[in-house]
Amino acid sequence: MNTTQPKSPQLEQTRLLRTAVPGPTSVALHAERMQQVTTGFGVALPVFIERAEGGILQDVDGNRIIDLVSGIAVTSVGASNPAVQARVAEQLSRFTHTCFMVTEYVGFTEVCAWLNAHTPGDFDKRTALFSTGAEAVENAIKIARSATGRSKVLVFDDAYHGRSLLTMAMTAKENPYKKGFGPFPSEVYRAPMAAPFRWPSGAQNATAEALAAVETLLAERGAHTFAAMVVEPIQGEGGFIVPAPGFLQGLQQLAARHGIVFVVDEIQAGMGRTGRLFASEHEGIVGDITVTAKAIGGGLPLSAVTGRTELMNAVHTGGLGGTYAGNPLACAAALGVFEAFEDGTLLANARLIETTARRMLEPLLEQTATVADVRGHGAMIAIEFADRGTLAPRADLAKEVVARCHEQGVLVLACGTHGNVIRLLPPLVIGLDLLEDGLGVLCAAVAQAEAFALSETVPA
Ligand code: PLZ
Repeated sequence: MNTTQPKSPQLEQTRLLRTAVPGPTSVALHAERMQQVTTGFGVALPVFIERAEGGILQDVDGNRIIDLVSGIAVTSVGASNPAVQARVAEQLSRFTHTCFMVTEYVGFTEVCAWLNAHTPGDFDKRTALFSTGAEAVENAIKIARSATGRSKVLVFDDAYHGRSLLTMAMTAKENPYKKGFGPFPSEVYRAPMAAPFRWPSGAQNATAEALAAVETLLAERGAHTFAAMVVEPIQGEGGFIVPAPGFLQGLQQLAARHGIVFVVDEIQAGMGRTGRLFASEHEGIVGDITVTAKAIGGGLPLSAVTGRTELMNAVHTGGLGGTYAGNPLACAAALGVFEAFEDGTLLANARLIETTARRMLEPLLEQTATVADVRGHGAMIAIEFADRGTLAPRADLAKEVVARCHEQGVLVLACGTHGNVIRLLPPLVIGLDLLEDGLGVLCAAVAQAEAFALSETVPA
């Protein structure tokens, strides 16, 4: 099916403020939501979206908001990608569901075939499909345990792997993810992440010292009792931490030496986000198992576990599954996503987004007192707020900047263990003019928030 004929955007690709953000219609809808929906769900910007395309989210008050989030790294090919829409519509017209464990459909096999062919690793692979990222991570652990006969799981500081019970245990941050939700599954151990910006003895020592700490942990706990080591090639929720060079390679070698399954969680950083199909490629690492989700489904819920055939097939038949695992509509969407990535334009866009973001954000390192780091790859870029010298995290500034961006119609999100990082995850189809407009608002908001914070602390 050829669905890539260019379609001119229907939604004008400019920022527009018709009302305050949120506007009156959103305010009313949010009040109704509070009457109906559990308060267990938070919301970053209480604005109701009517349409989304390219780099624009249009709300119910007619505001056009610049999207620098992509629904948390999901709509990388755009929220109205024609290839995704065409394939989902075609599938929708035939059937919505059979349950792959009951009767089969080819979309499931085709998605697995694409992932087997494109996932890093020059070895024979098999894939299992699920719906959410957490579900895929859990299944990677099930597979690793089944294949090795071992139980322990090694994870890292600042990690995020999900909100289910096992993945909560693997996630580092207590609040909001774990607070009050324990007890958690046992057998999860945490080692230091070689985080260059905050490594106590300096970035240049991060790789060697963090790897030494991992070796110590493995020696103390018994390396031969670990089924899996799970790592994000670039940490997402934890603060867009790019591990120090060589750390990931070192982990892969340690895992191999001790017969531990090396699991790479590409859920946030994968599928073209960083300018390569897989973020693993930047450091030349290869997971025995690679986990993907988010952007592979183009907005429909789809996740995948792809790995060495001997691991993936070690599980007894019937041991893996789920009613909605690899739903036909989600598989159709994924095939549209793969098609959208075929000609390389989106990967090039991700690299252009990085160049533009760095050009506009790196001067903040000189011009401001609190933007202390600019980091990331491709369209996964963040700025960290911290005091010069002490590096004391400044979550207050990140929060203030986010609020000012939202008021101006630019959607950004904070992240990080200390909540002091602002992350940018624009759709890869965003126009550069729109991106520059959004980044300009962000830069101005940083200056304003700093001035505001100073005026608050200096006595009159
Ligand atoms: N692994 C690396 O980034 C999801 C979480 C949003 P699910 N990240 C966004 C929130 O607050 O719930 C994520 C991730 C990495 C696993 C997951 C989990 O993916 O699809 O949210 O289950």
